[in-house]
Amino acid sequence: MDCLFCKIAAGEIPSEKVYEDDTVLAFRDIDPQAPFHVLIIPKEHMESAAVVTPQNSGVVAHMAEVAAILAKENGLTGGFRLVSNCGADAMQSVPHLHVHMLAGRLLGWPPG
Ligand code: DGP
Repeated sequence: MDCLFCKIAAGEIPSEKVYEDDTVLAFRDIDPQAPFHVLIIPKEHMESAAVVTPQNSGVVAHMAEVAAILAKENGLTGGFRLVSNCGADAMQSVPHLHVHMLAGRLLGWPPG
């Protein structure tokens, strides 16, 4: 499948990994919007949050666990934001489910 994040998950395209296990990978965003900006992805291809079902939601819950692990490991005591752009109106640019984890500065709301 010609999917950028599948290729990153497979190690075919290099990335700066910050966490990896059997089902989930986290790596630094190529265009960071905060001092800490990583993408948390399922290794298995899922297009977006719009295709989460009872059958595949386990890995999505695990992505939240990974965020909590990363917050502890990286001392993100000031907090962090998780956001997953889904579809055209949200300006999703890579059609493989990913959660942005942002921290290290005051994050405005609404995001715009
Ligand atoms: P989104 O717009 O929500 O679909 O976010 C896609 C993010 O992916 C965007 O912040 C930039 C990041 N990105 C795109 N290509 C690459 C890449 O080749 N490597 C890394 N590390 N990040 C990428």
